Formats: sequence, structure tokens, C-alpha cells
Amino acid sequence: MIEIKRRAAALGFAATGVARLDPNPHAAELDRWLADGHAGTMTYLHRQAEQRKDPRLVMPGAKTAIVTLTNYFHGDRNPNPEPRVPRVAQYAWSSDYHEVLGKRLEQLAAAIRELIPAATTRCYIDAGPVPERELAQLAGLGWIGKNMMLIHPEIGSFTFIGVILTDADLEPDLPFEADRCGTCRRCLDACPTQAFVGPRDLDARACISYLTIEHRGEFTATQSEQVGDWVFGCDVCQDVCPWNVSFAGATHDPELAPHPQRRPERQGCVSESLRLNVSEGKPRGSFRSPFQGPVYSGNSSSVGRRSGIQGSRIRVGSLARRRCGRRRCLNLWSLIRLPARFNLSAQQRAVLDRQSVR
Ligand code: B12
Ligand code: SF4
Ligand code: SF4
Repeated sequence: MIEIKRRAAALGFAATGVARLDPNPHAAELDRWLADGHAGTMTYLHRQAEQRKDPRLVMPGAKTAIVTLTNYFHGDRNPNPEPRVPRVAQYAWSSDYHEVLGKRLEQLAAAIRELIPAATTRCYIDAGPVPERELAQLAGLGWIGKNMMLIHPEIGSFTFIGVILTDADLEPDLPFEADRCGTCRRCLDACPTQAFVGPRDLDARACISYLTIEHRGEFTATQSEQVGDWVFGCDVCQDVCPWNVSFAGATHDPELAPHPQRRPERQGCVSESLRLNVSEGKPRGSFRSPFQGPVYSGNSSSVGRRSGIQGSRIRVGSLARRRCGRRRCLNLWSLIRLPARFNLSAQQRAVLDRQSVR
């Protein structure tokens, strides 16, 4: 096992552990969470429930899971130097982690098969029917915080979890039994939408991450207000966590370096950070995630409303030009109507007023 962990470290994984595959000790919590409707429209979570409750069903003959953590923290606790510009969660600032880490997991799986020639393996990152946080806790990599994130005591929670299931009978690590949240409840109190029904109980339907990524269709006025400046994901319940404040250190992983256009100073340029595919005069546009295809498409004004950043009737072309000087950006911003809460300066407002179309 030491050699597998050494190979994992050489591939860039920040921490690796092994869990034995048994029925999920928190299967009842998953059942209750689903029965309460907290999965919203993520119906795949209902379909995959039996496998999440007993991960041995995911791969016949599987006995153990090798679980990896990869740090994606970019060293920025306040992603927007200018307040009230569109915000993208840190996990989406770099290349698609499914691809980057999927390849690394395959390399680690090849190393396992080299070390244990009879072994078979299957790799998962985010997309499969695997209870990833649960397995990470069982593999000794950290505890599940009140914000439901897997928190490593030395790295924090800005980590991706990768899982390799194998039929090899590896020696498991000890589960991480301690709950190091103590009496803290900063994440619960800081959530902008009060999406936590209680500790480790998130109603995803109210979570900004769900609203900006999973939710289809236009936002209601309340949802638009709740989503605020976030256009893809949300970092608040991690940003406030003392374990991140104290221990999260910036990743130096070149393959997870932030794309220049997704860095905080460029996040005003929504079209680049999210590949918002809208151009002036076109009746329809689409709202694409940095990871997959379109998240939403509709007419251009509803795309603006969908992103939660529509409100007043000001056209903002000149503001966009001053932000990044790129035409695509200008096209998008001229279609998005900025809400009053973006706190424009008097000078900006004067420029915008000259262009406003009501
Ligand atoms: C669906 C999903 C979402 C949904 C629902 C989130 C949720 N809280 O369940 C939405 C879209 C909202 C979402 C948001 C985010 N997600 Co997400 N998501 C998933 C996904 C695909 C499934 C999670 C799931 O099954 N949820 C259902 C709940 C009930 O299950 P669970 O989270 O495993 O919770 C178990 C434990 O809490 C346990 N339990 C309950 N009580 C107790 C008590 C104790 C003591 C213990 C030990 C356990 C325990 O029981 C539960 C059921 O088994 C996983 C990938 C995967 N395949 O697992 C990624 C995953 C959880 N997401 C991830 C990330 C990064 C995020 C975001 C940070 C993205 C962002 N910046 O916007 C946010 C964080 C929101 C939050 N605070 O949870 C990472 C988390 C990494 C980590 N370090 O924890 C994962 C693991 C993907 C990955 N491979 O890296 N996500
Ligand atoms: S990701 Fe944001 S909206 Fe979702 S639970 Fe955390 S703080 Fe609340
Ligand atoms: S903010 Fe506090 S309660 Fe929330 S996960 Fe971090 S330590 Fe736990």
C-alpha cells in the first residue's frame, strides 16, 4: 500500500487512503435526504441510491476503494477585488477537473494493476454512483463537516475527491472518526440562501451551486435575488470555514492553474469565464458551463435573467469595454441588465445613462 500511495503522490495527489467496501453506514441519512426532496431535479441521485448505499454494487467483486484528494484552492479568499461583479466558484477556474484528474486516476489505476497483476480497477471522479465523501472519510482522509464537505485537517476542503474501485484486497486505513467542527456553525450561518436545514443536511434546491448549475429554466425573482453575484457554483460555506482560513494553501499544480480569463480580476467578463454564448441582436443565447455543454439556453434577455444578474434597465456596454476591452464581452454585457446592487459609481452611471435604452 505504501508503494501505491507513493505513486499517487508522484502523480500529484495531495492525500490518498484506502477504504474497505461495506454497506454505507449513513445509508439512512441518504434515504431521508432523498425522501425530503432535497435532491430537487437531480433524479439520478434517486436512481443511484442503492449503489451509494452499498458501493459494492457499483463494481461486481470490488473489495476496496483507493481514495484521493487533490487541492484546488487558488489562494484567494475574496475572489472579487471589485465587489458585486459576477463570481465563479474556485473549482471552475481551471481546466475541467473531470478530465485532468480522470487521466491521473487512470495512471494510478495502471500502477495498481502493475503492482497487483490480477487486480481489476474502475475510476470515478464526481460523475459515478459512488458516495465519494463517505469513502474519503472511511479512508481516513478527513471528516464530513457541517457544510457536508470532506475536510482534511491539513489541507481543508477545497479538494476534489477521486475514487478507484478494485477487487484487490488492500489493507484499509483507519476511518477518520473525529468530528472537528465542534461548536462552530459559521458555514450554516453564512450561507446566503440559508440552504442548510441543519448540520450535514443541505436542501440542494436552495443551494446556489444547484441553482446556477443544475436548475433548468428561468429563476423566480426570489431565486435571482438569492443567487446574487454568483454565476457558477458558490464558495461561501467553504470560505468561512476556519479549517480553510487557517490551513488551505494555494495549489501549485500546473494542470489546475486558473485560466487567465477566470481569474478574479477578469470575472467581470462573464462571457469568457462561462462561455456565455450570446451576441447582440441574436434572439437566442446559451449559458454554458466551463465543464459541460449548455446549462441553459433561451432568448438573450432570459439568459441574463437566468444568470441572476439582470435587474435594472441599464445597458452596460461601455462598462464591459473598460473592464476587458474585448468585443465578445461587450456583446454579452450589452445584453445583460445590471441590478442596482452592483453599486455603480456616479461616473459609471453617467456613462451608462448616456447609453441606456429603456
Ligand atoms: C449531487 C452533488 C452536489 C449537489 C448536492 C450537494 C450535497 N451536499 O449533497 C450540489 C449541486 C448542490 C453540489 C454542490 C457542491 N458540490 Co457537489 N457533488 C454532488 C455529488 C455528485 C453527489 C453528492 C451526494 O450524493 N449528495 C447526497 C448527500 C446526502 O450525500 P453525501 O454528500 O455523500 O453525504 C453523505 C454524508 O453527509 C453522510 N453523513 C450524514 N451524516 C453524517 C454524519 C457523519 C459523522 C458522517 C461521517 C457522515 C454523515 O451521509 C450522506 C449520505 O451517504 C458528489 C460526487 C459524488 N459522486 O459523491 C459531488 C461533490 C460532493 N461535490 C463537490 C463539490 C466541490 C461541490 C461544491 C463545493 C461546488 C461549488 N463550489 O459550487 C458545492 C458544495 C455544496 C455543499 N456544501 O455540499 C465535491 C466535494 C469535495 C469535498 N472535499 O467534499 C464532490 C465530492 C465532487 C468531487 N469528486 O470532488 N454538489
Ligand atoms: S455552496 Fe453556497 S449556497 Fe450552497 S450551501 Fe454552501 S454557502 Fe449555501
Ligand atoms: S465552518 Fe465550522 S461548522 Fe462549518 S464545516 Fe467548517 S468547522 Fe465545521
